[in-house]
Amino acid sequence: SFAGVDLLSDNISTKTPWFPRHASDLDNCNHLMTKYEPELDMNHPGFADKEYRERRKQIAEIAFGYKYGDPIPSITYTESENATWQRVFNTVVDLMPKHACREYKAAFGKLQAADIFVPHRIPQLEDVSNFLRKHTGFTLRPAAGLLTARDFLASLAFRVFQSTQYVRHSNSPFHTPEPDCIHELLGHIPLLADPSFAQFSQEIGLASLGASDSEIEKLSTVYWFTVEFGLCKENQQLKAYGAALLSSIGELLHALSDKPELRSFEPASTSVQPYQDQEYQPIYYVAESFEDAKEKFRRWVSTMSRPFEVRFNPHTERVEVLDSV
Ligand code: NLE
Ligand code: FE2
Repeated sequence: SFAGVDLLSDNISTKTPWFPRHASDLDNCNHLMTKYEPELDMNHPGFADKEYRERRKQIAEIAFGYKYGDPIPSITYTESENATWQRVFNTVVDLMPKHACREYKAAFGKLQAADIFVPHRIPQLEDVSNFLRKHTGFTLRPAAGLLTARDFLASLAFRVFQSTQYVRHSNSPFHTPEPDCIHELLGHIPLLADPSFAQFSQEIGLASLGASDSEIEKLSTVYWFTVEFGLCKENQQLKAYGAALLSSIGELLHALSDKPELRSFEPASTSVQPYQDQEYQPIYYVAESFEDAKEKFRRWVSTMSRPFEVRFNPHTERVEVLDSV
């Protein structure tokens, strides 16, 4: 039971890291990780491509200028960008019937019926955001690149998904280590339209608010092995639900081959498993179902050290802090 909700003067210890209380506070949650950027990484396919780097900068400006409540500016994608999308889109359409989980396929069909997912053009984030809002209340914000785990996870607490808007380099359509809009759209969007999965995503976000650095690390590792690279069971068969698998044909086929090691999803051990983010994963975690993953996740989160609980109020788009008694 809880003592009550005190929005202004909650006794949160001064050691608690700052966290957003209202969806508009996400304007301050846009810190980037500069790990794998075309400017800095010699292995990036865009490193020697000046035109590509210019384009990335131009698109990143939109995210830097974005404020809560703005419509997401649309982008006129070039013919070559649309062609890259089309190559990936067509392979996903071919492989999905056999390898994607049922929730993904159902939402994908709805996105096609709404004329948002079509082969010849990259969907606009604003249209996708409006689609998601109708299904699960999730919305999108444009992000300039890979965000820090703390900022990225915090947005999920508000059912906001921070999405990149630039396109991967045309030389590497079937796998790129960094997120791009093809990954967001073909990987993340369908499942964010699924109510059970949307709930799971938000719960990871809520658990991250005010968490310590080491807990953020664990939560982002759980996110990595579920939302990004998760496999699940369906009628005794293995299916993919992880966004980074569904947006990368190369890794999808690797994950479902006999090469990697498969383990059952158990938050306590999954959350401390080191991972690498440049190549295909050597280990994947298998969930019994979204409901089962959520149950296990809840039980594990309740063992975390944060001395208060939070609850999202969708009417005000505010996170309320509840002092445990
Ligand atoms: N490897 C993924 C892809 O090629 O679509 C992107 C991963 C982003 C974490
Ligand atoms: Fe992702």
